[in-house]
Amino acid sequence: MKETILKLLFRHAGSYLSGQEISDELGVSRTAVWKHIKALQAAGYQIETGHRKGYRLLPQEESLLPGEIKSVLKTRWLAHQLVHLESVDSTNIWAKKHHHELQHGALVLAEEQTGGRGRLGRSWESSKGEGIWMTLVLEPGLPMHDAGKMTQLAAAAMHQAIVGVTGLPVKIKWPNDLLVGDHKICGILTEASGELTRIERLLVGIGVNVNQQAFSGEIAAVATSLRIMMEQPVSRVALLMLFLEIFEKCYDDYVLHQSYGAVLRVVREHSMLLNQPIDVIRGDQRVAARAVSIHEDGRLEVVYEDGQSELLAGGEVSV
Ligand code: BT5
Repeated sequence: MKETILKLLFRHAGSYLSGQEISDELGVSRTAVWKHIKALQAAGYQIETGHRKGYRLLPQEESLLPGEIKSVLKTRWLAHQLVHLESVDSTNIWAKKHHHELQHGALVLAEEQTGGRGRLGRSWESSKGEGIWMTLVLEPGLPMHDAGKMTQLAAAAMHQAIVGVTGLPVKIKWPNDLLVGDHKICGILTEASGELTRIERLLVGIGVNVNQQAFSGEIAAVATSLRIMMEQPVSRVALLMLFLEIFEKCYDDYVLHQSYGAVLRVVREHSMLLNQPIDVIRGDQRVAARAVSIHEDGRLEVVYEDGQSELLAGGEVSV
């Protein structure tokens, strides 16, 4: 119960929740709520009690240490194996190198990446303690052409988690970006190994800009963070917990129950590209097109100006 209350406060980090709201939500008495809050305060959580306002979790120096995460983790199998690294070149590269130590469902997290990677050899800036830089290790046993569906699944889950924690109007830019306005908040790099008929291992690398206060250099023009958009710090732990719960549910629905509809609904409804004029980028060339649909298999259907249509499995498009 203590952990459930903590999770509720995390989700409303920064704002007050009344004792009544907590007791209604969890079906326990207000006195019980009060006792649990006392216990959380004793455990070091900074919870402010405001007269007639209720309880508010104050932004705190958070770490993503396994102890902290495991105390609030509610997943059935995801992230039960948890690797936390202070500094690493890239969590995806680390997961590849330590292939044999990692099981299905493992989560590799880093406070900082010194060689974070984007797609096509691009780099991903991953400053210390300010973001969620992570790799999920999965063995879905799907054919290789379904790897793209997993990127969509991760994008949909992260979309819902960010909206759940911040309420920001997040858009999904197929195939692997989440944006607020026209600034990127999250990128996904999915790497698969195995054979055409069967993925042996899928590494879903996700980077979320959470608490950066500014960006410098080239990415200043394209990147933003949740903190910049919210004008207050955002809890990495709360966001990560919610993401893991949603991802696990979407993954089980898809891989165990062949149900992918909820993911499609999210990526279609919040798509930044659908029904928009876009450019399909091929090397130095940009070809004008219109994005018309995201198919069941996760591919983007575009129609060019000459009326020809094409299903894109990945690659680069711009609005
Ligand atoms: C991506 O590539 O968006 C995939 C990013 C995946 C990062 C995660 S972090 C954990 C895991 N370990 C890794 O090494 N990688 C994964 P792409 O669509 O190619 O976008 C890359 C482009 O985004 C760069 O060329 C920059 O323009 C921009 N960029 C770089 N760092 C950024 C940041 N922190 N926020 C927003 N944009 C950034």
